[in-house]
Amino acid sequence: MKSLVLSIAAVLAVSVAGISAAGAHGEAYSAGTPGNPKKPARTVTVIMTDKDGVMKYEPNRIAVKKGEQIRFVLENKGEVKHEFILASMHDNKKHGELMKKFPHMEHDEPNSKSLEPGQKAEILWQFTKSGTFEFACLIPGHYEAGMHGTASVK
Ligand SMILES: [Cu+2]
Repeated sequence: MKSLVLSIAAVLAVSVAGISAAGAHGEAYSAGTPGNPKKPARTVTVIMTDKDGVMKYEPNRIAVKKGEQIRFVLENKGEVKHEFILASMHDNKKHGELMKKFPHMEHDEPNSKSLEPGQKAEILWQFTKSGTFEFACLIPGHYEAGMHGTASVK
């Protein structure tokens, strides 16, 4: 019985973190909307690396036409886990603060993926709003080491 109570407490703690994360992601995603697989998309391959302490995405800038769908093909070619979180800079900043408290948050959502070394993942995204959006790795220290990029939508 005691262990049942403990596991309920653990589930609650996880849900609280989940709710905060959802808040940071925004109800309506800040960078647009999850893509429609039945519609055409342009593929952009983004490689993640972490050689010599420099963590980055290649490319780290993409230009998008408003309304365009992008199929991000993500590849972690580094030696540690990385993530790709696509949002407004403001939301990424808030989410980064949250991850300092919950550094082991896992992301597998329409706008965010966590990738172990050697892993690949895809994000299909429609950029419905113009502006400059950000993709970033919010594992503590990685953003600061260079792991962020922009999608400018016109
Ligand atoms: Cu990273």
